[in-house]
Amino acid sequence: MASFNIVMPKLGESIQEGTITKWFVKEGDTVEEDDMLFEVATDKVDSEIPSPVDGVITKILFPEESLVAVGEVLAVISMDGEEEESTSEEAPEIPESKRTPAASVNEESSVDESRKLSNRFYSPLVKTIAKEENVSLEELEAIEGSGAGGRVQKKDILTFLENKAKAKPDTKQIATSATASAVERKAPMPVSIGSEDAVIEMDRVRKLIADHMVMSKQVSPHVTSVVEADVTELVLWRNKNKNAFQEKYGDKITFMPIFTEAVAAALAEYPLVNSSVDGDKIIMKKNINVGIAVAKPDGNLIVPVIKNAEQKNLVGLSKELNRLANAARTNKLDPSDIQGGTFTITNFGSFGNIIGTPIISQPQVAILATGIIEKKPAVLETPSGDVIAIRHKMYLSLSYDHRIIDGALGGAFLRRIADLLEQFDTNRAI
Ligand code: CO6
Repeated sequence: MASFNIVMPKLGESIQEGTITKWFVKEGDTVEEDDMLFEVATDKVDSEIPSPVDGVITKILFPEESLVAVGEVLAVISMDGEEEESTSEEAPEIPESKRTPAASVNEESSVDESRKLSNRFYSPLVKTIAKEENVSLEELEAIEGSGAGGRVQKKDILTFLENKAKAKPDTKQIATSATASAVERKAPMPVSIGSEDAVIEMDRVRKLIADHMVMSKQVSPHVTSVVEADVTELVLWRNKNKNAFQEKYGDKITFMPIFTEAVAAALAEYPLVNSSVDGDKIIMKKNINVGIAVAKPDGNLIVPVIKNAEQKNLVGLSKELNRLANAARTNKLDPSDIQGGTFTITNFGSFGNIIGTPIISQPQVAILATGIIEKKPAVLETPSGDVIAIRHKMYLSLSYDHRIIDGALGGAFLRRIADLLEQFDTNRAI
């Protein structure tokens, strides 16, 4: 009568709880090892959790949408197939290799069911301090978080309390700023729904994406600069080497690894673009971790990260990009695959777009969009005079956080990427 307790897995270092968003099984169902049991969502990633054993589901202890602490028993599997009243055997945690992130937008998107005003995530520690120190919801909402994605950390709430104590005689100011912050979250415009209109409930990932976009626009004032690059040489190089590359390395080479290589080199030259803002401080990131926006078949977007991109050559970048893009499209990314990004590239050239104004993935400070490479007539200066030639051209759009990056820096960084692409060595060996 052996039974197996399925517990809420720990999906990341700092994660204390998760929301069960979907059960794939019901009581009485027979499951085999590796059959998906449920989907869990945390503030960092959504994962599908498979069964570690064969058996029959005898109990499901929490319904969908329950927020459950890590380690809590969620379900019981009878391993000999017989239902039983109680269980005693403690289940081991599901190993990371057996988890499948279902989808996510960013490592710091957030959900907290106890929150009323916004979707910001507060760790249990922050919530405890807030409770003990009588910090109101409005005050908590107004604290600028220094953690990834604007998350309020212990030091932020402690600094807030320190400042509050110092400014005691002038509490009006704090009250005013807190109110202002609450007012900033304007109530949405009412929508009239006609009898023939369709109403679609957003799925959880869509909501996370929506929240992250709003948060990013609120946190950092972005501006976008655009340059045009003549990438004829690199297109010719790729055309010449595409098949040989695939034969030699077993992976196709697209333009993305080449864009990523240029971005990583430019970030090394312009480290301020590879940074984050922490209150009044700028954190210059040592690692150059380039996130790549991947469009998923379900229409959602996920941003896996090529770690230490500046240390990889084109072969390494191609392999990692293909691995991450395939894993993203088939929901097989590891939680670690989507963490630690310091800059993002979004290639909307994939669907034929030319220019765009992408939204920064917080807490990064810039994002590059690559448009479609197209043949265009261009004026070339030659020793015998100007000629019109057919060239391969593309637009590169950079959105950057104007709090710390001014037009001169953003523009120089962007031009540097374009120059690196234009100067691509056509004789480069594969
Ligand atoms: N120009 C010309 N040709 C291109 C381009 C551009 N920019 N991008 C891809 N391609 C070609 C590519 O070279 C492949 O050609 P062949 O090798 O000859 O077959 C082909 O298109 C297919 O490429 P694929 O998309 O499979 O691979 P790639 O490595 O280029 O891109 C990816 C990988 C994961 C980035 C991509 O598949 C993807 O998901 N792109 C969409 C990303 C996305 O949705 N971003 C959000 C955009 S919305 O940012 C946004 C500003 C707002 C609007």
